Amino acid sequence: MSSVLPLSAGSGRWNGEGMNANTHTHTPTAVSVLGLGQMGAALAAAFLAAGHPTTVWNRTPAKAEPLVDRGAAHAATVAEAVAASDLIVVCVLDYPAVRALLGPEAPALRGRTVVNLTTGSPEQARAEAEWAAGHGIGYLDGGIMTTPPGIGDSAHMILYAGDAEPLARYRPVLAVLGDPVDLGRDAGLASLYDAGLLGLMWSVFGGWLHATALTGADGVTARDFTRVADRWLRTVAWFMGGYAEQIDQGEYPGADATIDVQVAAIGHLLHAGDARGVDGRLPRLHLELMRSAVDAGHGGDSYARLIEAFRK
Ligand code: FVH
Repeated sequence: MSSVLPLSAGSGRWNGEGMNANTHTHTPTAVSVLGLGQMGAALAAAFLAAGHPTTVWNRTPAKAEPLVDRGAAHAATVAEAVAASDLIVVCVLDYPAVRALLGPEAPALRGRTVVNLTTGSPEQARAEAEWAAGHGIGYLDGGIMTTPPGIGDSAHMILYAGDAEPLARYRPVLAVLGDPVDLGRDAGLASLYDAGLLGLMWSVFGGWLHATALTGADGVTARDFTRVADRWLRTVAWFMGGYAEQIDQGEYPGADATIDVQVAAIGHLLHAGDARGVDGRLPRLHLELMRSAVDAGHGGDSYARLIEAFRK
């Protein structure tokens, strides 16, 4: 078991007023990680690799052993982990578990910062932020937009929302996990974006798997199809940029491609799928949404008009 290195300057404590002398330094910063499941272990490993003195705690203590072998200090209790660092990163199953761990430690957490990277709802995140504020605890809610192997790679985003000052203070430390994206002071926004982005991911996965089954029925390998799909997704992202402008303006001119044209195009997809015995539930759902816009007299608008179908 390694000992925790001393901080090189200042206490690093959050006082709710402004940055102290530690702000924006890249000096080793003590951090405690609560929860060493697949993700928590990856987070702790990234802090250790970056040279930050890392204290770890897990409900099942054996999971700490590989991290202790790499230089982490093991805390036998949550209280010990809280006492070891002013920056406490929590990544456990859900928010009830977070509160069960942190609740009894509220007095000891006063003046420290909790970064909660557990997945939950915006409402849970806001409640946690309110609880933290009520106890004088700096609070950041986070959404990890990658899987454990992606931790430590700045190509991947970690979303943060909550108190500004702790984010400014600990940004260089948190940056070793992934690119920190600040979504603002409403602590619920990281969870809200996280949920929306996961929904986007599942839609993309669904469309990609459907298309891979379709092309695979004629002998195309998933790898060959995916090489082309990868480029197509970049074009789709470009479409989305233009459509986002339309949505924010509330006007959907079909100057690039109309919904009418896309209703015709999706018919070819359905035909090709039916002819190959491919499940067509996903494209049929899209067709249903498009038809609702056509039936309401918006066939000449762009695809962005379908936002109205989701807003009901
Ligand atoms: N794995 C991933 O790719 C995703 C990426 C996006 C973010 N999620 C969220 O991260 C949280 C943890 O997920 P995980 O993958 O690390 O999950 P597990 O490997 O199953 O580890 C769960 C840890 O939670 C501990 N735990 C569960 N319940 C309690 C409790 N009541 N009290 C204290 N700790 C608890 C568990 O402890 P143990 O079973 O080892 O004793 C693990 O440390 C999650 O919100 C994802 O949505 C990951």
